[in-house]
Amino acid sequence: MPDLARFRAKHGPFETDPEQSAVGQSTILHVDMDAFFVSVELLERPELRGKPVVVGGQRNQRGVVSAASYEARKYGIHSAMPLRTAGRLCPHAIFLDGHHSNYAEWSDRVATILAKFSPVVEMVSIDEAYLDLSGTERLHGPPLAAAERLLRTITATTGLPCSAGLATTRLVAKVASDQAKPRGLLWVPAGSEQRFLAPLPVRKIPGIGEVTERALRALGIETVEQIAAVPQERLEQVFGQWGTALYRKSRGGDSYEFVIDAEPKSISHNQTFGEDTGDLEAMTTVLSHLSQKACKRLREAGLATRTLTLTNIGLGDPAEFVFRPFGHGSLLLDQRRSSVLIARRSSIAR
Ligand code: DCP
Ligand code: MG
Repeated sequence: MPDLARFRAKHGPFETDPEQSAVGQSTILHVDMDAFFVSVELLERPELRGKPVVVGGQRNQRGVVSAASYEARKYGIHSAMPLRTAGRLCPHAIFLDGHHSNYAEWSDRVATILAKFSPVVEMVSIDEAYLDLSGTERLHGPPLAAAERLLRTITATTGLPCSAGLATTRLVAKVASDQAKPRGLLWVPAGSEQRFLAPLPVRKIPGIGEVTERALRALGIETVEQIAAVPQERLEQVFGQWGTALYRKSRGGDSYEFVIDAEPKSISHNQTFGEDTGDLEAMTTVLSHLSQKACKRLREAGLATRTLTLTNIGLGDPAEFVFRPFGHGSLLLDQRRSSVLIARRSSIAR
């Protein structure tokens, strides 16, 4: 994993004046790997290319789909769907177990390539990142050309397909990369953000989930354009502070400005379980593995820490366990995703 500079999100006013936004440049690039876990598995099984492939476990297991190939998606299969449902939707789909340490390694390789294109890279998940390409023109050429070369470099170097969106804001760049998938690059020129977002269903906007979608539908709103047509006061009346954000998002703005922050805030490692487990011994083994990985990165970065944090994100009702090997701290496990955060910025020491 290279030393990555990071964006720090900071609230700031969003400029809605179209003339202002037209002078801005599209330099924010959002890169997201296509069907990431599937693509990594296919590196070792090229004969499965073009077939409906599901990663996450076997068709008769109790777990959920981690990733589905684009061919499998044609049958309605998607991430987080029960494996058994996926098996019913596409009986001839190929089901593969996940190999999480492989995905983390490939993610690091992609991050290394990204870092060659900009000093400002934020990996926001295992397979996606934001880059600020402003100021890189002398080295890499205009942002669009650099973005195209970056995608080609990733695919040529790793064999993994990816997509990207280039825009003036993180929000529009992310929506653009999603629209570009698979294997696409979409550029939204400065000044055309609102036109680009207008026809899209509201769910395409990051942050709008099922609940907001339902509330908007109750108001007769289904597209981004229809949100943008509602006065800010009305949105705030219905949604409170979230209404202010919706007003801004529907115009392509996010409430972020970017401040380069070259120091890592934390170093962590995580793993998603293929299926539920209540086996404390198995979980202890996974946590030991995760902490070894995270500590290795800590050592590589020449850092030490006093604080360890264990987090767990899951779908079901959590059960609580005390995780003794670390002496203190409790571990909430719903048995699906477990992650170990080894160091917080405040406790990192050089
Ligand atoms: N993932 C997971 N469980 C989920 C969602 C995702 O385990 N509910 C894992 C598997 C994905 C990876 O994270 O491959 C990246 O997630 P994405 O949302 O980017 O999905 P994909 O990369 O699979 O597909 P896309 O081409 O739509 O980005
Ligand atoms: Mg992806």
